[in-house]
Amino acid sequence: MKASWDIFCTVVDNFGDVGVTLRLARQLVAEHDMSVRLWIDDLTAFARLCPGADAQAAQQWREGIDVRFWAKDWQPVEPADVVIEAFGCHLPPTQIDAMKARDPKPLWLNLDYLSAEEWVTGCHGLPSLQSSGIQKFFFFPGFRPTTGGLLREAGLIERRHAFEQNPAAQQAFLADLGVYPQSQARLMSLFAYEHAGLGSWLERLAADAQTTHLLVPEGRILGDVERWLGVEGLRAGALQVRDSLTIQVLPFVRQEDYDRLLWCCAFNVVRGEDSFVRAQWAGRPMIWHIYEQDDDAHWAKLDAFLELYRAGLSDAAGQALTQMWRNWNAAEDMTHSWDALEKHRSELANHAERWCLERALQDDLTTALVHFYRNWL
Ligand code: TRH
Repeated sequence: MKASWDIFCTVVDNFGDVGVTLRLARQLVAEHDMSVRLWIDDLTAFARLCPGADAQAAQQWREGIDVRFWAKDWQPVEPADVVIEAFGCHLPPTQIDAMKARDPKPLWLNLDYLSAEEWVTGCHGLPSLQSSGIQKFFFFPGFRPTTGGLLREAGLIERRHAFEQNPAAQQAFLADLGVYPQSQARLMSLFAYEHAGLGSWLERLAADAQTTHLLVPEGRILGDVERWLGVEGLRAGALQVRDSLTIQVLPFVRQEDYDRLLWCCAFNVVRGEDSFVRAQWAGRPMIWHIYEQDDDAHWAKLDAFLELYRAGLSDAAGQALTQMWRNWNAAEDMTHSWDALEKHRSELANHAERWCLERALQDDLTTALVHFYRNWL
């Protein structure tokens, strides 16, 4: 049965809001044969994620998705069978009226932010009656079976494994980006927010006996990289060497290529929500630069994830990981925590793959949403 879906997305900042809703829309169309309208109130980030997209268009088709600009002066449209407001964005009141008037009523869902906190399992899937008289259900992504799961395209892990077993494909992919690492160099990627303590980490990498080739997509961290290097105006293509450390700035690539980039690296620094999940599907050790919240609520989220993620690690490796992630997120000096983490390199690598495979046993978020809708009917 081909159902219609409306996904509403307000861009708070950066790329995560669009990144997640675009991924969801794409999967609904490609894997579940749904028809999807994706409403975005700022198409700038969308155009970066979807090369060729028009940041000015009121309507455009992209990858089978009907992408609409969500204008402030909203004119109500016939609601779809399922209406998703992403991350608690507020639907226009006149659209809610249209949903109320529709027969049959649409399924109204709020897709929330990702969190490993325990309370999420108690709230996932709960309805709340709105003043409009329609129920709204709260759908929580998550890491436990009692949540909505994580976004994961069909066959993703198999594609990664095939790519890993194909050095020529990896080399060709990197060459397309202008990346030619020395044969012994450890590839790492760095996609993070501003970080006053970044220099202490780069210092360690530069002083290491092993060479590191650090790939840095253009973005917010570049200022800190420039400060440490003592240069200005770094752009995609820039290459700087300091002792054992080569730093290369990359262009922002499409989502599928960002996945491949993560798969090529032995270690990834990621941030926000979507790149954090992609690094987990990459099955590699990582650092999560969490999105900072005004009320410091991000610390509870970070600790909740670490508690889950540490299960199965030795105490020493778990402690080293926790210390490193906490230092990173507090923008502190990371000299000692990085050294401590390095002692557990292979354990962390095995663990990352195991974690990935375990999470992949659960239904992905899109499939869980489709099941939720079918059960609701
Ligand atoms: O960009 P982010 O920091 O996004 C968000 C937003 O700040 C949001 O408001 C906040 O709520 C959320 O974080 C927690 O980080 P995120 O979520 O990792 O999104 C980045 C997206 O960009 C992701 O879809 C991957 C994609 N990406 C590419 O497609 N190409 C690239 O080269 C890179 C580096 C990333």
